Amino acid sequence: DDGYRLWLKYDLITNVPKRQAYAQAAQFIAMTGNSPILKSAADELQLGLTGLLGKTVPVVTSAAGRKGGIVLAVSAGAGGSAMNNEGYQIAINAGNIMISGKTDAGVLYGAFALLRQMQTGQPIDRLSVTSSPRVQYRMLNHWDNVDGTVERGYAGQSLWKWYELPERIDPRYRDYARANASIGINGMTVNNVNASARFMSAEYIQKVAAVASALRPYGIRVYVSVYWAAPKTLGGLKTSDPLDPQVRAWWTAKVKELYQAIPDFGGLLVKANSEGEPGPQDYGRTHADGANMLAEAMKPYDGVVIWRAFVYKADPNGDRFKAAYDEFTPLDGTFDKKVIVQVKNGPIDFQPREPFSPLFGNMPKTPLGMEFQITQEYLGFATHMVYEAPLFKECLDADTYANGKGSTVAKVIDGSVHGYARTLMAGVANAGSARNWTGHPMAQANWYAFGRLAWDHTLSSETIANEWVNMTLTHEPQAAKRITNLMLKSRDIYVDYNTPIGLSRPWTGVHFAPEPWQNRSPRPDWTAVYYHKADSLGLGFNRTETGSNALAQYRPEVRAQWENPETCPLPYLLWFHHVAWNKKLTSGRTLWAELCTRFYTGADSVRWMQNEWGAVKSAVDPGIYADVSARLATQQREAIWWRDAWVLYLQSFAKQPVPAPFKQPERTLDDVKQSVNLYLLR
Ligand code: BDP
Repeated sequence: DDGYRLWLKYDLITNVPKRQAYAQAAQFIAMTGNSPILKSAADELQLGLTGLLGKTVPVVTSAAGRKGGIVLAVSAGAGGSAMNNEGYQIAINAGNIMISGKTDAGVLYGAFALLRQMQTGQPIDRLSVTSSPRVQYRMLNHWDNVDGTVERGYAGQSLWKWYELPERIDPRYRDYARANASIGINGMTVNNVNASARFMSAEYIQKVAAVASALRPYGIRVYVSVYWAAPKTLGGLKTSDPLDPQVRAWWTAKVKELYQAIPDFGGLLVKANSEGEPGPQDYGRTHADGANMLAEAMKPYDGVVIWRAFVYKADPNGDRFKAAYDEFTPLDGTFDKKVIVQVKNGPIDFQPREPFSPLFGNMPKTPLGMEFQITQEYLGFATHMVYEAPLFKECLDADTYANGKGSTVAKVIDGSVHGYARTLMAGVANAGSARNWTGHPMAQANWYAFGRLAWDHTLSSETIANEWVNMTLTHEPQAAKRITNLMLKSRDIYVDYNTPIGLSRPWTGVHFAPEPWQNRSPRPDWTAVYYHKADSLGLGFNRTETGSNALAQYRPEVRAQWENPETCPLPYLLWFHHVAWNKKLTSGRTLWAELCTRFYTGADSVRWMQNEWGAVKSAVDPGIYADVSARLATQQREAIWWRDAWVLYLQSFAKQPVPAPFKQPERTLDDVKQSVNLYLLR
C-alpha cells in the first residue's frame, strides 16, 4: 500500500455477513439529472461500492419502483430549514437509501458520508442522518510557488504542475478534489501567501482556470493569493496605493479577467504589510483601505476577500503577542461586507501550543476566519508523528467569554456569537507531490481532521482519529484502539520534549533544529531568547500588568485563568509569567525539576510510541508499518536532541543538576551547538 488512496481505500470488506448486508442495500445507484457534481457523487459511490463489495453496482437514471438501492436526490426542500445549502440527509425511503441535499454539493457530501459508514463498519439499513457544515468557507491554503517549491512543505514539490498547465491536467488534481470533497472542503488557494504577481498574469490565470476546471465537479472553488504590489510590478503603474484611481481600475480589470476565465472564482487571499510583504500601509493607508479596495473590485461577483491578520512590526520594546490585536481591533466595523479577516489560531505563529488569539471575541463586526497550519512547520516536519486534532480542538473549545460563558472560539468562527454573515476555516495544506501526499503516512490524518472539524467542530479528536484509522490503516479493533490512543497522546508528547510549560519558538532559520540560545538577528522578535527570556532568576515572558500586559487583551474571565502565576495552568505558565527556577509549581516540583521532567518524559515517551506501533505490526500494511517505524526512529533520536539542547542551555542559567531519576545528557552544550551549526552551513 503506497498510501496514495488516502482514507478512500475501498478495499473488499472481509466480514462476509456485513458485506452481504451492505450489498443487499446497495444494488443500484439512481441518479436523475446529470450535473457534474451529481455525476461525481454517483462515480464515487460506484467506485467505492465496487471495491468494498467486490462487484460493480450499476448507475441508473431512476429507481423506477425498485427497492434496495441508493437514490440521489436534489430538492430545494430537502432536510427542511434545519439543513443548510451544503447539508445532506441520508434516510430510508420506500425501501431505498435516499441521499438528499438542497444542492448537488450536499448530495456529494452525503455520498461520501454513506461510504464512510461502510468503511467504518456501521450499519446502513436504518440510517437517519442529517448533517450541515457549521462553517461556510472550508479551505485549504497552499503555500506553493511558481517554481514548484512549497513554502514549509515537507511532502515533495507542489501538486500544481505550472509548466504543464493549462494543457495537461494531472490525474492527481481529480484525486485531490475527491479527497477534499470527502471531508467537505470547498475552497483552495493555489499559491503561497508570500505571493508572486505572476499568478495575476494572463498566462497564469489560464493555468489556474485549468486547475479550477478539474476541481469544480467536486464542489471546490479556487482562490488566489495576491501580491500587493502587482499593479506596479505587473501593471507598470507607479504606485499600489489603494486609494489611487488607476490602481483601483487596475484591480477592477484584473478581477474581471479572473472571472472571465473562472466564473466561480472564489476570491483573493492577502498577506500585506507582514514580514516584509508590501501593503497599503506603504502608502499611509490601513488594512481596511486595502481590503475594501479589493472588495469593491469584487463587487459584481460572488467571491470574497480574505485578509490575513498575521502582522507584527519590528518593535524593540513591543510584545509581538499584542501586534495583531493592536492593529486590527481599531478597524472593527470598517471592513466591507465581502471581507473576512483570517486569524491564526494563536497570537504568535502556529507554535506547538499557544493560547488562543485575543482577536477572537474582540471583532464583533468583522467576520473572523480561523487559520490553522496543517503542514508541520513547528511540529517536526514530516518526520515526527503529531496528530493535530487536539491542537485544533484546544483552540476551538477555548472560551473567549465575548458574550458571557460559552462563547467559545468555535462559536465565534461559526458565526453564532456575533452573527457573522460569512464564516471561514482555513488550513495551510500539508499535501504535496509525495506519492502518499503528506510524506509521513500519519500526517494524512491531519488533513482529514482539519476537514472534519471545518465541517463540524463539535466532533471529538478521538472520533475523528478512530474514523481515519478504520478507513486508512486497519479494522482490527484492538489495533485501531491502540493507534487511536497513540495519535491522541502524540501532540502532548511532542510539546513535552519541544516546548513544555508554555515555551515557544526555540527555532533556527530552518524552524527545526533546536537553537534556544539564538540571540542575533535583524529583529529582536526573530531571536529565540526574545520568547523564553531565560536569565539567572528564571524563565518565561511576563505578560501580566507588570510586564507587557498582553493579558489585558482578553476578557476578565480569561485573564483570571492565566494572570496569577500560582493558579495559571502549567501548559500556559511561561506564556504569561517569568518564573523563578526554584519556584514550587502546582505539580509540587520546582520549575527546574518540572522542566526536566517534561523534557525527559517527552523524549522517553517516543520509545513508548515505538512500542505501541510495534504492537500493531500484524494489523497494518507492511509498507506503511515500515515507513512509520523508520520515522519514529528518527523522531526518537531527534527528541533526545531537543531535550539535550534545552536542558543543557537552561542549566547554564538554572545552575542545578538534572534531578534523579533523570541523567545528565552525555554531550555538552557545545556539542549540541555544533550539531545545530551544521544545519546552518552552506
Ligand atoms: C510563518 C512561516 C512563513 C509564513 C508565515 C505566514 O514561517 O513561512 O510565510 O508564517 O503565515 O510561520 O505568513
